[in-house]
Amino acid sequence: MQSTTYDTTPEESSRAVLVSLVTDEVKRSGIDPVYSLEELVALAETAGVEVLTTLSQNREKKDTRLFIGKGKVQELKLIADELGANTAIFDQELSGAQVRNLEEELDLKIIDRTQLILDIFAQRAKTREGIIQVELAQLSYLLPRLAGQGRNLSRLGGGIGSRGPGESKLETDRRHIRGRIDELKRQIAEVEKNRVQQRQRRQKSGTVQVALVGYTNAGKSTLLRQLTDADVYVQNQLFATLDPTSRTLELPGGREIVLTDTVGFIQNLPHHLIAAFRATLEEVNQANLVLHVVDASSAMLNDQMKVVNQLLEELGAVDKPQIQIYNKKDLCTPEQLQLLPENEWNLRVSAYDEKDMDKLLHRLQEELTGGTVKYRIPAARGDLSAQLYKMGEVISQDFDEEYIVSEVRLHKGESEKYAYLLEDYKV
Ligand SMILES: Nc1nc2c(ncn2[C@@H]2O[C@H](COP(=O)(O)OP(=O)(O)OP(=O)(O)O)[C@@H](O)[C@H]2O)c(=O)[nH]1
Ligand SMILES: [Mg+2]
Repeated sequence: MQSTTYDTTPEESSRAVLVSLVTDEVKRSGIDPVYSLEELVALAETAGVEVLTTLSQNREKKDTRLFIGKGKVQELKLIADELGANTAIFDQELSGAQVRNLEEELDLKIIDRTQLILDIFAQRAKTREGIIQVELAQLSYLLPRLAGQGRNLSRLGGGIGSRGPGESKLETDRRHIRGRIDELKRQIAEVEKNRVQQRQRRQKSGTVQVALVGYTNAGKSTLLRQLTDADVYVQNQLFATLDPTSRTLELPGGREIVLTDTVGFIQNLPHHLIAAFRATLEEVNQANLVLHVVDASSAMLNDQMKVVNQLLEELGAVDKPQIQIYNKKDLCTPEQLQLLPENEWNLRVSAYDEKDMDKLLHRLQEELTGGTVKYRIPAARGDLSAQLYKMGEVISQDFDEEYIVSEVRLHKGESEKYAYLLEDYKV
């Protein structure tokens, strides 16, 4: 496979000032800018950047040319000089022209939040699928910004000097990137085909799938590890997990289900990334049950839950049965704990507490296993057969003239949603 590296990586020795612009638009968006900036610090550190200080500006709207106000640019320049910074990282997305203008004014490498997240993803991608998806997201982000660009994009294609490439070089680069984007999309389509086949196989065999979703660093991988002894990467850092990992989990009653760990969510997740990762995130749509893992000790718990639910909505997975797992309860203050609901759809746990894991397993058992029912459905009614698979595990199928007789082990909850459609076909 031909592979090209597009090095937009903050260098090992990046020493950065982090900058946030709070416009009226940001205020209206409901994103807490202070928290967002804190998160940017964590993101930068995850990417290996040394964060020197942060700076923010309140302004009605962004400056078209420089993003932040002219006076603020001067202030940033002074601070950067004083602290010996070589990079400025902005908490919002910049246009290509803004990057160029800021680089010229400041003589610093300019990076925005999107680029930083893409960069972390690029560091993390391990599987072929992950690597393709990240590269596609990076190129889709770069392409419109590729116009006599500044320093941090100038190493595109490798070996170019420290200024932007000449115009003819630029055209070649553009064409090259477009070609590469097409190629990556083709590869992703292929991967998607494989996933669909895998999915169909799982559906046929009636495998029940449970997806762990949640904000980054909530403890999804830890839960997978604690529940299945899976050897997965657990780190106190953002986006430790990139590729979905599935493991078999045996419920207390002996039934086996598949538990899948997914990439963490974050506010302002770059649009290109969501688009590129759609095939991976589709896994969530296939789940019979979603476990929404929440870091209960976070002060931003409600905002984080909102972000996750919005993304689930975008993926079309918001109607799935969902159990909230309030994790890290050991780190909560008594006041925090008191505010957390506890009932069948909301569990307070600590991933490291065996009793809590037992409680979770029993809850899964209760949710995912019901009685068995037989249905006799006309063979021509593929639509009704499809409903069967949503209702539970199809454990046997026999043909009876023009009919298919299926025995289904119902999933509690799910089955209730569809039962009325099939009421007339019960045997
Ligand atoms: N104290 C405490 N720490 C926990 C608990 N669960 C997870 N952690 C820690 O939280 C950090 C993040 O855990 P991960 O399992 O990597 O989180 P994740 O949700 O998979 O994160 P991403 O893959 O980055 O999205 C690790 O340092 C864990 O050890 C818990 O119940 N209590
Ligand atoms: Mg993880």
